[in-house]
Amino acid sequence: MATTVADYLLSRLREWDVRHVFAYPGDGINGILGAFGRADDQPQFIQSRHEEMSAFEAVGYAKFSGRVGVCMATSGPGAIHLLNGLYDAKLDHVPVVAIVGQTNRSAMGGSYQQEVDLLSLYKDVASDYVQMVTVPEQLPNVIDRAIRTAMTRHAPTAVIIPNDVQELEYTPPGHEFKMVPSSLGIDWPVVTPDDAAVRRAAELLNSGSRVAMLVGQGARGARAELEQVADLLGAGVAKALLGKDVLSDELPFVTGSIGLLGTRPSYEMMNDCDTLLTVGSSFPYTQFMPPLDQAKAVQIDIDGSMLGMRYPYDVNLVGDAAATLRALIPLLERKQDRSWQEDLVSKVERWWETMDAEAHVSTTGDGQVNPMRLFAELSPRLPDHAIVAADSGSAANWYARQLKFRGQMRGSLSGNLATMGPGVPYGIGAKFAHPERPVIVFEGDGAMQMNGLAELLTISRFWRDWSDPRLVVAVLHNNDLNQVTWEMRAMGGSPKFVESQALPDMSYAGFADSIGLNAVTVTDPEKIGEAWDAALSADRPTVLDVHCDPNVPPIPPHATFEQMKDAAEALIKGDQNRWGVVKEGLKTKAQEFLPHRG
Ligand SMILES: Cc1ncc(C[n+]2csc(CCOP(=O)(O)OP(=O)(O)O)c2C)c(N)n1
Repeated sequence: MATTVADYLLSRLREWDVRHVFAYPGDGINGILGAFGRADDQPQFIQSRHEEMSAFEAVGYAKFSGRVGVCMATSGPGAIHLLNGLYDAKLDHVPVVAIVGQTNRSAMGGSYQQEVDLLSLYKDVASDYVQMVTVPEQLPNVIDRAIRTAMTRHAPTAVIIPNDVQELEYTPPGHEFKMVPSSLGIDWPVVTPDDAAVRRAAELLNSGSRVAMLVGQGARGARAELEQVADLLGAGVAKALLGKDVLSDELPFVTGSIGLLGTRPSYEMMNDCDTLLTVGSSFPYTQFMPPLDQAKAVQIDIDGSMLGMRYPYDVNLVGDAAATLRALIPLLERKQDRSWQEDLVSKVERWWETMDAEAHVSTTGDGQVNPMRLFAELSPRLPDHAIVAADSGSAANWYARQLKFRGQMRGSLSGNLATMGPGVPYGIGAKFAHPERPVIVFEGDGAMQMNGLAELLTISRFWRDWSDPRLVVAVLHNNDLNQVTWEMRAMGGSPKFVESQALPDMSYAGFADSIGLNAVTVTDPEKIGEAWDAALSADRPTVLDVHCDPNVPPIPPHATFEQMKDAAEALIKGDQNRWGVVKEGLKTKAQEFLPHRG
């Protein structure tokens, strides 16, 4: 039998070493589905419950493997469903290729069933590269460029293949006019700025006396260099959310997360520094950076288009994080006065004590636990090679503040799109990227009801393929869309609007149990530790259904006790949970000011 366009597509993906395609079928990609059958499921077709989940799985796979993620969907509705996941890739700079079907060429322009103008629809999300394949000779170039562009620009790209084209006999481009041959592979340069620019950066950093560093996901792979630079400069290091796994939280000068979900030491360091060095981060919230006229600043980023914004930087260096820092290190003079760093170290030490105390505040909710304790109990139990994903919701706060990363741990969430729903599919993507590593997902009950529950079925289908079957989904069961409830209280000064915020109750453990997963319900704070132990030693994936007190506030790091008190007093009027909110809020905040143990 002749090789079809679809057969060739899969063989080209295999040549690119694509091992999984996160996908959902439909007749717009029937030709490709047939080819999967003929190719003995190589690459492996990973069926989700919803195309948005396929896209999230490809994003999670790419984030945790460092390789390109591939997702696939049918024409019309399938392609539309992929969109939110593809935007997640776009905003977090993740290489993902979407392959989608289209109606037959003969029907195009005829308002045909499921005909959607996909080139227009994908024009924004796949702005770096979106193409429709209309003749076989076009294929190798289009798929190769989609992959290469995704990897080069750290962005989603898309390939649209009409169904009838999928079934055509494949013929390669020839040595002729208007033919575009193509080739496989790519070798990357190590980009470093020129010597003069590095010298200017070094002079600036040497002249400062209170240096703050901000690192993001672009600094991954520069661990040793970052440590050395922080030591030379006597600096503290704050981490943007997507860079949480870039540097160990066990280093005493690492001030932890920054921003609304960040720590007080990061906040104070940025407020008090006179010099800023940003590496591989486009952290967007300028108000958490030093006041605009206060610090001299250097930025290092591999992408020149992301440089120089967010802060009035004095030196903007395009370069690979590790290589640029290596060029900088010989020019840096070790700060003799260590008092700035020493002060930060003692603030960090106290901060971790505060986090521990906040996690151990007992809540008033009967049969409910303080959600911070869920994270605090996991932190010391996390295996060194664990991968952690968190969903958007209150879990993101506790993920950012309570978990102490160390060793080879990896972690991520939807950093910039901050969409609900990627937790479970990120976890699945992580397991396909690293079947040998334990994976932990934190997800709110709202996100579980939105799509996480259905995606547990995907876990129940595939977990036996993973050499380490541990995938733990910890559900923050608070019957509330809690993060937004708190945002309304804190920012809008509005009481909880029950109609929009309350969720229908259900047993997440009951559902997990019914589909053959390990399931544990937690209602007692004293039982959280043993629940983690059970989940981390289980022979299959586990759902922890954790009944959490919705009145524990995600307090931003800069809130003063007085502000908290005022907010709480304002809430007394009209909030369904008013007494719990006031009590838990003040008790939690008080931990910063109370004397600590030890
Ligand atoms: C797709 C999408 N819809 C809505 C939102 C707004 N939003 C952010 S967090 C949140 C609440 C999440 O609730 P849940 O998953 O139950 O977690 P909780 O905050 O209660 O822990 C909402 C509605 C969003 N970020 N993404």
